[in-house]
Amino acid sequence: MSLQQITWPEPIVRVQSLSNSGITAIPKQYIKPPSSRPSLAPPARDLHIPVIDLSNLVSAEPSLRSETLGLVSSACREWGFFHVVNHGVDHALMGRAREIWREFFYLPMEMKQCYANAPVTYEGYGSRLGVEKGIKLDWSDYFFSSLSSNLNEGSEKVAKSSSLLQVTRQTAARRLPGCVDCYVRDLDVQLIVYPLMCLGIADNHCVLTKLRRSDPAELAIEQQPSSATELVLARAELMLCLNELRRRNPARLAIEELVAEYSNELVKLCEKLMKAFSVSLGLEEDYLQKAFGGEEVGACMRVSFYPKCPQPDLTLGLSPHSDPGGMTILLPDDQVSGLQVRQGDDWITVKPVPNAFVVNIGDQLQVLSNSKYKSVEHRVIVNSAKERVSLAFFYNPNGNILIEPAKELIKEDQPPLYPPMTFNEYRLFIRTRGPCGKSQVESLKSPR
Ligand SMILES: O=C(O)CCC(=O)C(=O)O
Repeated sequence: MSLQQITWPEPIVRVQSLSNSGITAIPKQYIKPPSSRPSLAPPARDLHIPVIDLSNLVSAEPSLRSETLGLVSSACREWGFFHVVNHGVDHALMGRAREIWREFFYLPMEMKQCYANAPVTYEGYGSRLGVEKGIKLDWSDYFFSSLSSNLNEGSEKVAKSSSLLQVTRQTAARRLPGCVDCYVRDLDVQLIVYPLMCLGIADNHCVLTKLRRSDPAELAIEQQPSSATELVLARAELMLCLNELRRRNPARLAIEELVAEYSNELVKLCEKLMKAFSVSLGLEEDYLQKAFGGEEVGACMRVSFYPKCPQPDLTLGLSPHSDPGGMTILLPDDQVSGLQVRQGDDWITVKPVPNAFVVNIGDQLQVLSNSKYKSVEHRVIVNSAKERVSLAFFYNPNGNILIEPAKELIKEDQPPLYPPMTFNEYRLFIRTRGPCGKSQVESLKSPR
């Protein structure tokens, strides 16, 4: 089955609705097997992920710069996770981003449903990862947005590509494989999402095209684009429609603009970190950025909402996984902890540090560093007293570039551990399975 044909295998249940319904026992799909349940007992060891002051990377004092690079290197080798403070991102912007997304989850369910996602791209409002029927589910809802592949072109492009604009509601009616009907509630228009592949254009992006108002007189304009010219016209129509949507709904515009501003700041932070990772691995300063595709990198964001859970000892907010991409910059909830990082046989709870981001190495940096830097398994626990919101910004290589261990890090006694693979190929593999510990990147390792 092609990715375009994949659908959710079971009806989607919003975890927030379950939580708000006042149930005292969670449904069995959320109950993890005993070996995967979290221990809510106090930890045996009081360990914390390192906290690194990023401003020291540009200190006038060379010894402080190299000491900080040393801290980055040991955090990436031993933990795969660290906090950054003095990272250059405005603290007020961080707070606003978190709160505007929290408000999204407080919207009436009917409004959020306009953004319901499908497993073709995962774009939009979702409640499950993976499409295997009968799998155990996690206690969270999320909003997933894919950002521009060329983030350096400015905020406008990032804003346009925000999936908030892709107001989708899947219906039974499908015209071509992969086409999805969308209803834009605010405008009362029907749109149809056509993968560009339908027109023979080799690209996996979708375009929203051709609107059909509920006014029957306009039904006639509904047809699928059959040429590139029609596609251009359809795109223009789409832009008009989106502009109208913005005009009518300034609140939505506010969230898009904030996402754009936030994303641009996070890209700058990632570029800074990419340099630090390169140098601390003994590579040229721009090595990793170039390996990711230079300016043509990719990024996406998952905002997770973990509702209160009546039986937090039986389930998880997010199952153990390593991040498939390059690196992740997490803005955690400032009040409620939940993220746990694997350290040997233990799960270490990450405590909120004021105004800090949590940075972690993803599978692609593990591959490029030939496993010197570790993409470490992590998971999220929930609790019965407080809900939690987090924003995970994923900075990824360009999807079409082969990622393989840096030649400079290969030695006779350190052979390459991974075969070359594009991020698109890797991501496809992950998206069908959902969170699976470290099994995905480990399964690529060459036998030694
Ligand atoms: O919510 C968190 O703290 C972690 C989120 C996460 O790991 C993810 O979105 O991949």
